[in-house]
Amino acid sequence: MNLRNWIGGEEAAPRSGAYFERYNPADDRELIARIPASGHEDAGRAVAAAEAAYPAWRSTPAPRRAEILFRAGQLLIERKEVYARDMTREMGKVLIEARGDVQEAIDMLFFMAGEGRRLYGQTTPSELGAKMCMTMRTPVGPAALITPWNFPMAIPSWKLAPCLVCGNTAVLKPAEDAPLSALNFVCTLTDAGLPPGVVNVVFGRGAEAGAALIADARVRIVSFTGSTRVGRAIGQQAAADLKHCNLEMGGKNAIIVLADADLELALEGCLWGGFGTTGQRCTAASRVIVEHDIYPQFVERLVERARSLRAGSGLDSGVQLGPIVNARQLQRIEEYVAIGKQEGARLTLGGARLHGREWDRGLFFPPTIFTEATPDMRIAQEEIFGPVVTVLACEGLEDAIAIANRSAYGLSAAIYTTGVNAAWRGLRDLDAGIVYVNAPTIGAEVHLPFGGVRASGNGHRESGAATLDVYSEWKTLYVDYSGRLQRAQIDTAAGPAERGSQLAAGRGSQLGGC
Ligand code: UN1
Repeated sequence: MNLRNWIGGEEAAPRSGAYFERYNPADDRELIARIPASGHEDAGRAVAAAEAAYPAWRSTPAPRRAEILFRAGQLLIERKEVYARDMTREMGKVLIEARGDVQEAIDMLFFMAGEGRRLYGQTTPSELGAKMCMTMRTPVGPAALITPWNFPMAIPSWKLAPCLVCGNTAVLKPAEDAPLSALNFVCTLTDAGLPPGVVNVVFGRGAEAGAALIADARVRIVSFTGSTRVGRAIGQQAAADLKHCNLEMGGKNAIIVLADADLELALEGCLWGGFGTTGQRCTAASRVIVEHDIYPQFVERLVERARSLRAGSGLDSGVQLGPIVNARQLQRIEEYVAIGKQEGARLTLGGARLHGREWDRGLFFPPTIFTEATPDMRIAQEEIFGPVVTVLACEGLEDAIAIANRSAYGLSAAIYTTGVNAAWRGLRDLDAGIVYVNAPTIGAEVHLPFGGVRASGNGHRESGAATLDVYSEWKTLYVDYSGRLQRAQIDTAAGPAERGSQLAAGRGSQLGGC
């Protein structure tokens, strides 16, 4: 199947006529799609369509815009199963997780549909009489949204839903490894009544289609989820053009397990956080920091449980680990396993690509655990993006928090403890955008802010009402109904400060009279 770009409400072949192929990562005999290798011209046409649709969309009342999102959410409920299967086939995640991914998009559509009747501003008193002060959100302009393959419908929804409810138009450039889910999502918005040109889709590689979108002066908002390396370059380019720019990047997320924790609960959390989505989440728990006293028995149980997880096709209901997304990524994981061994960590489980009848047609890697590692090793510092967990030992709460924070990244963190004080200390001191108590590092919900500190983000948030700041400008409104010129800071009615100075002046003259 040859996919097409979606520009101005119509399918469009890439100008180059070139396509590349995407195969099922669980079975290389299945061609998923031929994807347009779009370039500069295609990106330019899509931005032109978004720009042309912008005036009418921005002047559509926000509650009307929101109704389209709501209808899209309803349609997505009906289509959930079909779209989840497409997702598993194209990027590998197991079917229950693919359903969760579609559900996250449904949740986001409904949440942002509600925002259409809020988009709250502020009213606040004026320092002057007969004057009113307010703020309101206004749209920014066409947006370029660049999304990854690991949450191929949820993350486009995190960006598109707030972008649209705020009155902006968009060009979406989805990841090469998961084109169907993005298209399915945009198709649902179109079927819900989104006017042509409000959302456009350009397929292609980041370095070509993506870079052309970022460089386009007509684009006023950039939102990117992906690696810190690429995000940094995008941020620099967007800054030169003074675009709004939201960057969601890597993580090296830690779960702390204290000796007083419910160890069975902590085990389940480490397995789900470390190996869910085959470790291919930016919030994956790739470090587990275990209190010294329980280290040996916890590691033993973790290894035993991880060994029982089955890798295979995500469509098979007995499977917990789907394939690795592509060969390049598999190679990267293998390289990190070699690095870990070289650094002197102990490879306690896994570590080599799976071979055998069930696995030979796909890209499968088993749950992999390094123990006896130290916090500064590369396997404890760098994002691997695969089913590789590094277990570190700590002396207690303070030490655990220090180790967790010793990272360039700060996306999510978790602490398992039954101690109320330790839990609150963790919440206060773990330096991350998201902190969990007695739950793993994954599992964010759409109505709360999502994002990280330091190398994980650039100070903005996705999700929740917080993300509206990426997709709108504040406009400040002053209405003076006094009928005369009132000068701020100068014509203030006698307030405490002024009375104070009058008093001082009075005292001065009295003194002078003495
Ligand atoms: C990601 O980690 O790449 O919090 C996104 C979660 C999901 C989203 C994760 N709701 O795990």
